Amino acid sequence: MKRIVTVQDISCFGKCSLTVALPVISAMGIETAVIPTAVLSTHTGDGFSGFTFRDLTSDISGIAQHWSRLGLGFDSIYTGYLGSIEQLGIVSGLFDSFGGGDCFIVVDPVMGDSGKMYAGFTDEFTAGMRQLCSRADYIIPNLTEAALLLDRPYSTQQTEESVKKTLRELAELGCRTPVLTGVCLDGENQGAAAFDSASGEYCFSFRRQINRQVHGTGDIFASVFTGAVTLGMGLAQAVDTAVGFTHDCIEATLPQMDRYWYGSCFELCLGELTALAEEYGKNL
Ligand code: PXL
Repeated sequence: MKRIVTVQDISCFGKCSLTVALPVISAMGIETAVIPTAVLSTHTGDGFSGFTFRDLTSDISGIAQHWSRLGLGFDSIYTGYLGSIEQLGIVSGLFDSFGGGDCFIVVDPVMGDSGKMYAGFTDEFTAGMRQLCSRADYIIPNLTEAALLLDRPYSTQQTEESVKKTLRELAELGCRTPVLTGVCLDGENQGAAAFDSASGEYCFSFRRQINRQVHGTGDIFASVFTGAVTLGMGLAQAVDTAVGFTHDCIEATLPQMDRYWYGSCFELCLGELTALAEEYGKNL
């Protein structure tokens, strides 16, 4: 079995970050170790004012040191929502301790969505995140995060050429393969695009656009994508798997949006991932 360590917060209620990454990656038949960066009562999105937030920055180094003494190793390291600027440096230290060799690094630079930064993030954090991205094999920004990383205004205007240019500029931050989510070229289909700067390969994947914002879908996408590349899928297949699954989760949520306004009904789709990962394994 493959083994991922994922570093992100646990929002105790709200279906994002670790409460998504754990079930999603596990459903793909991959062992999932975690380093929680913070404990929140809920996520910080609309509708959940007054959330609690416990910063776990000071716990991370001790966990890593114990694991080093145990000689633990991972096939990939996947970071998501980080709770403090100090954590960016500590996570970079995790890359030194556990990265390298065959272990690759995925950074989801979680900072905002729909043109707005999430509560608590600052320009200083963005500068630190840019540095962390330079150490990654894959980064997975949405349009908002890409604009922040590239220090330019948020825009939803896109053409195939402008998306390719954004991907090249993201690669210039120092990561090999940027994957951009929220890509929509025709007003009808939405998905993601990626650029392997080592081979020069671009890929795009789309499904029919569903015009509803569902919280936590970035975490679903990043978890599936990380699982897929950890299983050994090529870039285009991994992007398409993540786009397809994220689309299906949003579709499954639509009939129940009144009750599940705070996150997706991804649980209803997990069987799809298990079947897909099993099928992929059989054909290896
Ligand atoms: O889905 C990203 C995310 C992760 N963790 C926390 C969040 C969010 C988005 O709002 O608030 C705590």
